[in-house]
Amino acid sequence: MLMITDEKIEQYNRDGFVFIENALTSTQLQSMQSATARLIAESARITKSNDQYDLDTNHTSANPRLTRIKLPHLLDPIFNQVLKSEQILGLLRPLLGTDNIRLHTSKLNTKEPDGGQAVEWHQDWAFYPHTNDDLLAVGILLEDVDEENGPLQVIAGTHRASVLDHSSNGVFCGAIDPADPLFDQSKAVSLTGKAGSLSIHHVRTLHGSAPNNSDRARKILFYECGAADAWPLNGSSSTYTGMSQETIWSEMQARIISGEQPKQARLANVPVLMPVPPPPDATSIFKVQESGGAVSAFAES
Ligand SMILES: O=C(O)CCC(=O)C(=O)O
Repeated sequence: MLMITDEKIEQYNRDGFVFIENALTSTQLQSMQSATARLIAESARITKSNDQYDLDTNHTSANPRLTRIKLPHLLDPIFNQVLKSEQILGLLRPLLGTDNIRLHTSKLNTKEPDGGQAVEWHQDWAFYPHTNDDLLAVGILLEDVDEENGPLQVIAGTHRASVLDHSSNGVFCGAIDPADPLFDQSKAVSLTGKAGSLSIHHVRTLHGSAPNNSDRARKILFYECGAADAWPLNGSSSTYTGMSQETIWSEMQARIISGEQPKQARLANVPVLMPVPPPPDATSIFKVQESGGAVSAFAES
């Protein structure tokens, strides 16, 4: 079982991110790679994005291209097994400071070769503020990631700074303005490494990634999790939007991956900007940024 060192915990608390090499066994990695290949192949039969797949612009049945597989932990048991494995929970418990942990969402960003889309700079917290900010994203590298294939980039210390404005023309666009004086791209750090490694970033850490201009895919599986006493704020772009109170309660319990869902909501003194007014299409971050009119920090000059 993988244990997290005190040094890594300190680094996470100080910088808002940490990178851990060789976090998975080769069997886990290979099983996840083949499940991913199967799911991508199955997307050949669809022509429009749906609740499982977000299609890239040049997707065809002969050459299926995705930006994302949505909620992979519901689509193949291996993604659920790894999520609930002691390797992952053993990292989450000390970083979140609790045994009670709930999955917020999961996604597998496939960033295809030869132009797979950028993810513009943002803070996850701008999409889904909660009553406290003990939430984070685990990003498992399913392929080797280097500077060429669009690595996740982060800026240290931003998890303790402001929530930046994520709007464009008065609409929530899921990305900061690259000209925002509070944004300093020169401080960006790329999280590169071998398949089977993982990164963890705090929910308020500023992050983004450039287009993939290499001839290799860059597939990263994200598990976004939090302390179960962090309750989502109503009105945010939530996993729980449009549900009855009864459904919300059972969904929250179903997403518990360690311990239990307490009734208590722990309130922390955290800055919150609600993601409103919503953009025309909020079905994935790619659609939010596109339809909300986000200005690209990665456009070729
Ligand atoms: O895939 C990436 O590079 C970033 C993903 C991300 O930040 C997101 O999907 O919210």
